[in-house]
Amino acid sequence: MTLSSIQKGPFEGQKPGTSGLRKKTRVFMEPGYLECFVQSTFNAIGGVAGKSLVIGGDGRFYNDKAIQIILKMAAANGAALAIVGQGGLLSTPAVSHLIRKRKTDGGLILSASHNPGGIDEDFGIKYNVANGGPAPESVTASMFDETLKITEYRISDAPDIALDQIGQYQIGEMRIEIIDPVSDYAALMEDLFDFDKIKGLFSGGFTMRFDAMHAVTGPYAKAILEDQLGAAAGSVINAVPSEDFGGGHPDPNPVWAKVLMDEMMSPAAPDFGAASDGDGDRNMIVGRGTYVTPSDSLAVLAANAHLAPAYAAGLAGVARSMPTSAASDRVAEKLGINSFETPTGWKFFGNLLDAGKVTLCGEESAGTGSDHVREKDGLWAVLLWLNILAVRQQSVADILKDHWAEYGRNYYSRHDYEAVPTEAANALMAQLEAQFDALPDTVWSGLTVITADSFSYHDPVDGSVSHNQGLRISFGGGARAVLRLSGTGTEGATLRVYLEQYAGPEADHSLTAEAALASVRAAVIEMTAMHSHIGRTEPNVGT
Ligand code: VG1
Ligand code: CO
Repeated sequence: MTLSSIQKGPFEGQKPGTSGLRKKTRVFMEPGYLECFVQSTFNAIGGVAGKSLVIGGDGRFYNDKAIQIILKMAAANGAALAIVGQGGLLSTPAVSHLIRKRKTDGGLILSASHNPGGIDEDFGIKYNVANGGPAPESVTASMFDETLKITEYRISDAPDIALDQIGQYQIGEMRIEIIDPVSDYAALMEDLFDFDKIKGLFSGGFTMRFDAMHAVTGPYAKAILEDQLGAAAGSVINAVPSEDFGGGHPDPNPVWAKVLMDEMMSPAAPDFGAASDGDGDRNMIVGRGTYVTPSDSLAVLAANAHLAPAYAAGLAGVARSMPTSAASDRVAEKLGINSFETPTGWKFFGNLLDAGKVTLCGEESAGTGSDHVREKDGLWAVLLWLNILAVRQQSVADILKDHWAEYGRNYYSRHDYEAVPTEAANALMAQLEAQFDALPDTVWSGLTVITADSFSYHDPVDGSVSHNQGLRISFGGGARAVLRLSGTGTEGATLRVYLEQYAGPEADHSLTAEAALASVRAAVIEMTAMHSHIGRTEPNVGT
């Protein structure tokens, strides 16, 4: 065992964001950088002596090297057991499940999720706690404190472990189990859903395309959808995880999953399409000719979850992140169950799930999940949709139409302005917030402001308060705009503008989102003086 003192002193900026620490890969590769963050994490949780950890990642460039370093550090810090996915692969929901199933003290996930991978792209690391969920803010705050005062880290000089070989290994006193990354997760899915019904759907000729985007979900989707459920061979595409995700962004949205979108909008479209992100926690749902927004997907799942065995007894409640549309609130209201509005980031759902206050959670960024784990879960959402389709025997388009006819439609879109100079983005946000007291009753592009505030979340379970979680403006006529700065980007600032317009059950549901949101979009551009702050009004990505 070697004790390494840090030559360069603590590294700046090792502050976990919305979901762990994300930086350029080359930053993580600087000598001591990853080591200091990992040691700080261990220090923040009172050390790992005698503890057990799950370790895995999404297979991006540097995944395997980082895991070798972490294993040697865990051993040198006295950990008792590390459970690692074969080849260093584990999806984020699979890590969450393993932490819970094996009752480990926590886990480390190597991923920058939907951000691109490669030596010139992004890398990330995230610590999950014993409930299987992302470390709450109290823990990420202590991790950051430790990064500021760290002076040394511990690392073993043992040789590398054969990550590709399932089996038992040892570094010093620490036991290492290399396990099949898929089997425990697949067994959990079989417990939750009616696999026989879904098999019947496929044997009856139902067709689907699942785009794994060259990321971690490929092996999971192939095993479950094709091998277990009988989807036709080739239903899962881009199924082999690659270090740079085939050169693309493993971000399941209509922009980055364009090939799938084009197929789904073509005359030869299969019945159902889906995609998942780098670490397998996000999902995109598309029917033949019909894109389902993540906010609508959450609402449809909430309204129909009882059709799947795991949720047959009904839901305790539904939680959504603040920028997510209010579509799921309407379902919760009708069902007479709890609904909660939390800040962006899955860590805020953990307490509600642990306390049994909610069963389903979702975010507009294509994250949906339930109390089966403590992370969002891409493949789970796809399987719940399949279970619902198998029971209802309707197309995705018809299910959506029926839903809107019952609850109304929340037209929704998110516009991302990427790589904005940080100062310009901060100034835009500060100037908007400074106007808030005077905004009510003012009119912008024909829309009258009703309320304007900065969102603070009061956690109903542990009483903690999180301030500055986004600026929200509601307008007369059912429009809403939310603005916040991303906590996952690695270059400058990313300004996210979330636009929503409600149209009641009797209203026209056939508009394009662009048309339905034109007024609220114009209001935001005008109200923020967007062009004068950031020099443009066109987003890089609109989803
Ligand atoms: C984004 C999304 C947020 C999500 C987070 C992590 O955060 O908006 O909803 O929880 O990514 O998702 P931000 O701060 O950039 O808006 V993942 O799949 O990147 O772990
Ligand atoms: Co992700």
